[in-house]
Amino acid sequence: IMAHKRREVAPLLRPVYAAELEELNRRLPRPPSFAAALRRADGRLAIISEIKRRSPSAGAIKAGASAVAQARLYRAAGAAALSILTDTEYFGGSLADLIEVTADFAQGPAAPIPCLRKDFMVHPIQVMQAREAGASAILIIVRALDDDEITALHQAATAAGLDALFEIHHEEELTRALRHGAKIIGVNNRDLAHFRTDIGLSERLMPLFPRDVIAVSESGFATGADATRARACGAHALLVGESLMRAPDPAALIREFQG
Ligand code: IGP
Repeated sequence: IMAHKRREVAPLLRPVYAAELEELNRRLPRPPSFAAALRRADGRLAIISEIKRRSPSAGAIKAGASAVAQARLYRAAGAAALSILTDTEYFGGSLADLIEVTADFAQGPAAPIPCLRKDFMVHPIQVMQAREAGASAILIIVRALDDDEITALHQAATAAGLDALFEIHHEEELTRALRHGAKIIGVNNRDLAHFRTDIGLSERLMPLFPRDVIAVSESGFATGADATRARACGAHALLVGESLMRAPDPAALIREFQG
């Protein structure tokens, strides 16, 4: 996927300077804070609901779903934030989904919730796109990037006024994320080699997080019991895709996750 993404963005690449991103950040309306939405005062789990039409592991999930309709459903159901997959090739999403959802939130009467641009970020040009599309945060997949790329993406996010969710799968990746100054770290419970999910990975890694880091447990949540395990090991938030996309009543499932 990373090789595909690098080829996909190649035609767009040009140097992106911090000053340009800072200017963009001053010009555009400030998006709602992703970090603030994940730390709930009442101590309940914050649910990041993902708009995910299909995936390499699951195939079609809700192939024809409208991003705006799904986003409204999730917001009304009590989601703290959204994760919007903008990769087309593997996940059936697009940057247009993100643009339409944030525009809909900006127009509507209900308060907007922050949106994560979920994609395979390789270059600051994608951070610029995310800010222009109304995102509040971007994803940095630690294992897919070298240190120079992580530095470039993180600095671009900061200049653009976006939060960064650092995704990890191993203890060494936690060390790398912390060295880069990560404030929000997600443990992806899905083993990318064989696609299985194991909440045990969050149980092993989250106790190693410094206290001030916002902890997100990602992938494989289907029941209240799964959520209870993540909460017990220190998760502030869950990132949930497939089960919420398939849920006939997302509000009921979010309530179940929150116990
Ligand atoms: C959601 P799930 O098992 O609830 O559908 O997982 C999310 O964690 C998963 O889609 C994901 C992902 C990613 C997708 C986590 N990290 C990186 C694409 C790229």
